[in-house]
Parts: sequence; structure tokens; C-alpha cells
Amino acid sequence: MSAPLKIYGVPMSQAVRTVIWLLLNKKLPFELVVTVPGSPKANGTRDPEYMKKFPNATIPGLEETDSGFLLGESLAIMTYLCTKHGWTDLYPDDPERRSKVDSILHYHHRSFKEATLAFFAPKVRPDLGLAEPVIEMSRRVFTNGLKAMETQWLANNQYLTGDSPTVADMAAYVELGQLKKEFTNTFDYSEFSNVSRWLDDMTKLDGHDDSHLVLKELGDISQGAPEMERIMGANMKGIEIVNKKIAEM
Ligand SMILES: N[C@@H](CCC(=O)N[C@@H](CS)C(=O)NCC(=O)O)C(=O)O
Repeated sequence: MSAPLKIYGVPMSQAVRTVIWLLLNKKLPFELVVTVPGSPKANGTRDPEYMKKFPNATIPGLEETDSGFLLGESLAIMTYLCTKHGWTDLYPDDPERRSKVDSILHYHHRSFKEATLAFFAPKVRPDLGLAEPVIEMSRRVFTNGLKAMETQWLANNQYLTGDSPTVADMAAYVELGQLKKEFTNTFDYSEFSNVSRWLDDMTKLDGHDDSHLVLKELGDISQGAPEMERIMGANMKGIEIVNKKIAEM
């Protein structure tokens, strides 16, 4: 019997990876429906059938097949799942603590998320045709977020909002973590000691290794854009391990 929860996407996508990580961490079974970003084909985000369900035409998408409920946007999906399943360790129900997590999640899209546009997408998504001024702007926005992380949030707390990790940390980690030398090696964090410590701490969260295998498989891309076969091969390995973990739940 298939799980009533479907997640559309591929693990190479940061936004999808964070949702996969949450579900593996909480051991909630789901079906990963392979959906290719930017493709107009039947398994792509620009397929009119996909866009009927998810008008923003991005992955991840969530579908609950028993009720027909549909939801786009990774951060909304994570907070929805936490609220629905009572995962208050990762998304506190105390209003003040929750609002601190929400605050980082709102900040995320014009700060940590820029890691992708600045360092990852120019190599892995050449189809986006990102212009140098756009990339440069993303680098600046990302660096400002990184400095705030280093000198404020992570200078005062072990994690972004306190002494335990939340979905805000997971969302930020999939962006920052992908650049580490152990993965794509596209950003040097050595001068950011608090961020480096936090990056290490985050790897200890259950589900980290399996959700990030895709990046281990992709490996160092600092010297140039990887071939499409390498990207696809890494995604396949990532999908394989996720499906194996789901089967073991
Ligand atoms: N704000 C969205 C961003 C998701 C996003 O950018 N997804 C990319 C893949 S990483 C995508 O689907 N892009 C579609 C395209 O390139 O046309 C979220 O957090 O879910």
C-alpha cells in the first residue's frame, strides 16, 4: 500500500532535501515522486498537470492523497508537517519560541537561500543563465546573512534560536552545508568559527547523512560545472538511499 503522503522533487534540490531530512528524521513514511525542476515534460515542474497542483512550478510539492491536500514551498511544508504531527521539538508550540523560528524562516529566502544562486546554481543549473551581476548580488546578500549568523545568532546560542535545533536550522543548513568542502567545496567557512561549529553540530541530526548522500555523490565542483550525467547519477544515488530508508520505516 502506498503512503498517503507524496513529496514531489529530487534530493539535489535544497528545498526538497530539507523536507526529506525532516521526514527521515521523524521516520514518517512518504513517497518521493521524482520531479525535475524546470522541465516541461511529464515529470517536470513546468508540466501543466504539475502546475495545476503547484502553481509556483517549483519543487518540493506536498500531496496528501487521502484528503487531496496540496501544498507548495518547503518552509510552509515543514511547518505544516510539524504542526500536524506535533513535532514541537523542531517547531515549538510556545508562541514566543515559535515566532523566533518563524522570524528566521522569513529571513531565510533573502539571505541563506542566496547560497544556491551565488555558488551552486551557476555550476549545476546552467540552464538558468544567471547573469554575473545577479550572482554578485546574491554573494553579497548571502555574506551579510552569514555575518549575522556568525556574530549574532550563533555567537549567543548553539543553534539559531536556542540550545536545540529547529526547522530553521535545517532549512539554513541545506543551503550553507551544500557548499562545504566535504560536499561541493564552493565556499570556505574557515574564518567563521561559530558557523563551522554549527555546521558540524547539524551533521549529527538523524537523517542528515541519508538526505545529503546526493551531495557526497556529486562531490567537489569547485573546479568547474559537473557533467549532466554526474548530476543525474548523484540524484539517482540520493533517491535510492531515501527509498531504502523509507522501506525500512
Ligand atoms: N521557495 C521555494 C524554492 C524552491 C525552488 O527554488 N525549487 C527549485 C529547485 S531547487 C525549482 O523547483 N525550480 C524550478 C525551475 O527551475 O524552473 C521553496 O522553498 O520551496
